[in-house]
Amino acid sequence: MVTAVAQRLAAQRREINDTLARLSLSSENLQQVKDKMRVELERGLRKDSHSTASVKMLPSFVYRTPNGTERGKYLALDLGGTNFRVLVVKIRSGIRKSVRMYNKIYAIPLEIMQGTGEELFDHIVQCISDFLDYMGMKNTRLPLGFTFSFPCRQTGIDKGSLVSWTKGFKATDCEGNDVVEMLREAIKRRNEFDLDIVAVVNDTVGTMMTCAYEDPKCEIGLIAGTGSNVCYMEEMRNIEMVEGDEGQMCVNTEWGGFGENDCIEDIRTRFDREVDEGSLNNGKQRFEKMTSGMYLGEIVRQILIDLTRRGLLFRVNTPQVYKNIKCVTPLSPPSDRLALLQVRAILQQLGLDSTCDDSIIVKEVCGTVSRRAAQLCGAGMAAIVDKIRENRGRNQMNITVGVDGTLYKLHPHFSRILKDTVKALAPQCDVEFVLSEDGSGKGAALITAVIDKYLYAMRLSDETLMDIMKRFRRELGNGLCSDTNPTATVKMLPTFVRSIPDGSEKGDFIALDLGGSAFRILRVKVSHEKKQTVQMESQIYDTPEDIIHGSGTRLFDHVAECLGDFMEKQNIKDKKLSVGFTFSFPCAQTKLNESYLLTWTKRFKASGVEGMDIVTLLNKAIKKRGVDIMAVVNDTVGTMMTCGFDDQRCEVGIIIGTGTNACYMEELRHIDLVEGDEGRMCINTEWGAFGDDGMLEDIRTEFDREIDRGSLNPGKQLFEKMVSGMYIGELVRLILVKMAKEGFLFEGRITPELLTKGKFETKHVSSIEKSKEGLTKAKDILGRLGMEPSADDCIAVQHICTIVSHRSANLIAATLGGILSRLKDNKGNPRLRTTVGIDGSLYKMHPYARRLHKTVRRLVPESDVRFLLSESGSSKGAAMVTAVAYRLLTRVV
Ligand code: 0WK
Ligand code: 0WK
Ligand code: BGC
Ligand code: BGC
Repeated sequence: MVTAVAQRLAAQRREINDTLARLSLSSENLQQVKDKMRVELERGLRKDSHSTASVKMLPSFVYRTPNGTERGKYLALDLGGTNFRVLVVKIRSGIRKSVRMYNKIYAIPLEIMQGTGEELFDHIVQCISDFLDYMGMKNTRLPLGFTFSFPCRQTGIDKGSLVSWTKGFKATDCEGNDVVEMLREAIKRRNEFDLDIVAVVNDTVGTMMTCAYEDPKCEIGLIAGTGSNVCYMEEMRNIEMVEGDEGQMCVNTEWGGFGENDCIEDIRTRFDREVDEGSLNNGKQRFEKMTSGMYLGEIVRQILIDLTRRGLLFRVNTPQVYKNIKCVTPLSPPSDRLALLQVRAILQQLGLDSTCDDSIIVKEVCGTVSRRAAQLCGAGMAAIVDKIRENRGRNQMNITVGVDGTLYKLHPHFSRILKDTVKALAPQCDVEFVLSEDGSGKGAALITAVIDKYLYAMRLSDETLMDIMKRFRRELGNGLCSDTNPTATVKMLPTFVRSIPDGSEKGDFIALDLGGSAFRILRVKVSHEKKQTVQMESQIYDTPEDIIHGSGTRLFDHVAECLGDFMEKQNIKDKKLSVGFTFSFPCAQTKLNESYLLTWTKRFKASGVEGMDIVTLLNKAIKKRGVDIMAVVNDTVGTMMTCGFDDQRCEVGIIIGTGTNACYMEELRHIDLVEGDEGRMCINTEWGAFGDDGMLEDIRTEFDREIDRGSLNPGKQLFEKMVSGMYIGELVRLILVKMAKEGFLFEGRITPELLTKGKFETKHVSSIEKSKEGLTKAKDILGRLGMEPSADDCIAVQHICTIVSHRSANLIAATLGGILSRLKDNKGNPRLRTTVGIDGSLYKMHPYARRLHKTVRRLVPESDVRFLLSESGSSKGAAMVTAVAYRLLTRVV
């Protein structure tokens, strides 16, 4: 006699089974889901159907997975999962291949997640600031990879506009805006540190890269966590939204949106619709709301409420109980292993008294919901792996999926059910799932490293700059000491200039200024009415290539001809004038007007001059034209003297132009090569040759070596070739060509012009670097070289120009720091107050001065340095030296 109770229980059981049956998917259902997913994948890839496709198939601009050559130090942000993390990632390649990471987790309060975009990004930057403080890295301008786990329409690796918020985020004024720009703006607002945001990536992409670093077969990234999503390496020919057919690109599917076009309404239940209506983004992310951690608990809650309403659960149906279900936060599904007791304990915590039956039903509901989620992800994954297999025209394929996400990691059955479903629906694919141990932050850093592969070596941390400063400081000492001078790279050449102008100079002089970008002849009148004034008239003369590469005789004849022409025009042919000769090359001077060229640099290569006294050579050419060469000075010395005329504290002269160099006033007692210990003498350091002994090999890049190989003086002036105007343009050109060849730029297309040495000039770099009009300039300049750069190409080119010129400014700051710290020690003062006179087209043109000043002040904090731009060139200074020489010569002893 079947009791009424048993019948009622059986009826109730049937009702519960009916309810759960709607959440159970048959293999036909799953096959259909797989097929529908495949259709949506294709629609997302095709231009004509992309806009209406529910699976957006967003290009990531990541063209390949890591190949183990990546290295460098990177910052990474990981936003959008359960935790917001800031990381520093150090990647080593080669035999010491390794990745070391350190991260800190920061909360994102709800009011920030759902406040304004500005508040959200200010919060992110505040966390970065805290992290950099904690790591003591506030002054290190590191490249940053930004994992942003939301659908972004990217137009480049570092450009991505938020399509729509998902999960718990709803900050205003963000959708449709570029998240990289918003982060850059926030960093600017805080104005505390600088970062180079090199890449923005989806967490699926970061996860794929993280796992691919260990397993090269990994070409898919899966997140089964708060949200749900997949990315994979698709053939470029299939991605119609991006130009080019060669190679592959990683596509962020955003499969969370699957079904937004109602294509899976047949398997969505009223519980799913409940959850959708109650969500922040109703109608959106339908697939995600059936498969991800943020919603499974809520689906279970909806079912429990429904079963309770129908008297099938928690029959101790007191209004209080009903209310408890109503307002509890979503239940997280208990694991099978959790004994029913534990289920009861959880329900207890929710204020729900339950019977053993209740717990069994609750457990069953949880199991059904999470099983469906895993199966659905499995069906979706089966569509992806089969697509890749067909892309490659294979019958069988092995492939690895990199996975992350709390649901996959913590749920007892999710991963197994997912794998089984994939195996069942894609039998021709042998799919391995690898759990990402390190999160997507590592992947973001790897992507940054891939992008930055050629640039990271150009980013020099303050530690490295400090080290360079010390090395240079040592070379200064070696150059001054007679024992070590012969082998020193920084030759520390005495100039016989013993003081800066003291205001007593006067006279009428001719100044020759040879060796910079322009050959100038000047008439310099220094007079003393009320105060000392200097009048100058100048003329620029050509130095054609055949002259500067010809014989020394021809070169100096050319100088003499120009001088003759100038004196003609100035109507001073018959006047006996003293000449100050700015000769901007390394010379061993024995006195003010006896100067032996050690070696040509920059564009000059005239024969028969190296090792010769250039005053003799010039005098021979001039043949007594009634002028007297009183002094030969290096352009750095001329610049120091010119600035010393206006600022008595000026004791350092620097040129950052075609070439680079520095001089400064050294204590005579330290200059072994010159007699005497009293007073000071200006030393021409010739720092351009720093590193010619291999001392900078650790920071020189393959591009620096290529520049040197192609130069007029291979193996020489290695420092100069890393920083000066003659070479910066060429450095950028070589990097562009390399990145184009690797498919990172210009879709791999390179014109003969861009392949031609010297076609990309430093003046191009400076105009492209300018933030506002730089991108247009990039398009124009590359256009003139026959290239058709895309907008992102221009952004990347601007980025490369910035990195190359940044390095130049930083390196010069390091060597200048070496001189300043020596001056400070010479004076024995705790703080150095001094002025640095500067000239040169690179310093003048480029937005680089600010960077140089900032880095010098960081590297030599115990100094007050005034940077004085020489308005009138080095010739005024040369005239000052000549005036002193003349006074010394004519002084009646
Ligand atoms: C860890 C990854 C992160 C991703 C998260 C997803 O580093 O980028 O967003 O997994 O899992 P969730 O935290 O949402 O469970
Ligand atoms: C202007 C000076 C000249 C120096 C030149 C360097 O008058 O002596 O050689 O600057 O800059 P550049 O012309 O190489 O850019
Ligand atoms: C986002 C995806 C993300 C996924 C996993 C989804 O809500 O739309 O971009 O990859 O969550 O975090
Ligand atoms: C030369 C220096 C000169 C510098 C700046 C270098 O190539 O060796 O003597 O000061 O260029 O013009």
